[in-house]
Amino acid sequence: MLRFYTAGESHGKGLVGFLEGLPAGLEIDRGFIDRQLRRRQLGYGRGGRMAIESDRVEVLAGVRHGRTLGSPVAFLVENKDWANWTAAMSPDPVAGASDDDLRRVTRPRPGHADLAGAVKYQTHDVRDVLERASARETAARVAGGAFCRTLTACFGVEVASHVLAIGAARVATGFESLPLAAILAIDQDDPAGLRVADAEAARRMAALIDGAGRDGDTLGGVVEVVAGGVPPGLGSHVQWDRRLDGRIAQAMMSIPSAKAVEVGAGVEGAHNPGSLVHDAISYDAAACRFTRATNRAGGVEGGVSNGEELRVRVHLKPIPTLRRPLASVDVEGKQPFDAAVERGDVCAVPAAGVVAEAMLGVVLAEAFVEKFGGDSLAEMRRNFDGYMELVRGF
Ligand code: EPS
Repeated sequence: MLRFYTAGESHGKGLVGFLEGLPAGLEIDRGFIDRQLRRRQLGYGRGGRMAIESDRVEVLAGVRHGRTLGSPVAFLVENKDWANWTAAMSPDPVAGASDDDLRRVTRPRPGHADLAGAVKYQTHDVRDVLERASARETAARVAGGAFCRTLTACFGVEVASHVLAIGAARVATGFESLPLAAILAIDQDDPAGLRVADAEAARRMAALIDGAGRDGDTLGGVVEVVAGGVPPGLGSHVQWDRRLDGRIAQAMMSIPSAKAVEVGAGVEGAHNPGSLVHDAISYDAAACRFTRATNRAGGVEGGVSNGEELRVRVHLKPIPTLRRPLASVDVEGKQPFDAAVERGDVCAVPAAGVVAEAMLGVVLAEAFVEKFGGDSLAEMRRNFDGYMELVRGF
């Protein structure tokens, strides 16, 4: 069983991650993890915080001489901004500090966890909630996801994402559902890039982001995350909580701002007859595998991976941190006020794509550990190879 948890507040000392269940003997490339962290910081429309941070992973436990030990992996991603928040985020009481020193927030932002969290956790200082609800936490997910992706890469799985829409601007139909190779061909590390294959749509998206920025507004969008090289047989139809698509959907919905998740052509499929939705089956005798000319199922049928590319779309609402705030109510005096203005991004859709890659990495690694088990990578590889032989001989 693989378990992955994070801890950390946006302006605390740092974010930590905890991963248990990775097999021993897995080679860890810190450069790969740091590259994913850097990619999460990129993208047109990001805010001032990204200029402060240069996220890097520090491994605290579970890795020795570049290889996992099979013991829990713990890691840290420091918050450089912590230096500016030592009083406001001090774990110890701060004597004689004013509300301003402590950066108290009492006017919740609509759309954020602020109000629901403050009521639930019974605090009138909304900062107690917003610090953990901030999307800063996704840096730890990306690092943890990179460990997981390192495991599944040993078995030939590759994950990538691209942006399909930002606000009302959407890529042309030919740029949707791109094969993995075409997604990887998009500059994945372009500092100001949107990771959009359709250059004309990218220009319209950038213009929309500029406009929203000028108006003190924010924009959401749609990302598609794809995994290639996924073996058939991950997940199971036999119990509701073992269905792979259900597990992927849960992981994707947990991404801040995610409001809908689509597997394959799920949304379009709801409006078409079955004959135009399901992917006819054929057999490639030379490759000893079943094939499909189309992949509208998105690589999962009956909750089980079918060997085709896994395709998942995540629909993201606009970030709730608005420079031109919406109406709110002060949680102390109950008087109407404008919502608090926190620094934020105009658009973080490309970054959400990197987070979606990480979350898909976590779910796939979980499914691999479950199906192929083993305390060492060698044992897991033996189990995997044995299973793949059965699949080929089926
Ligand atoms: C983010 C860090 C945050 C925000 C943003 C995402 O840092 P700060 O609050 O210091 O600017 O920029 O999060 C939100 C706007 C939000 O609403 O969650 C990050 O590292 O991704």
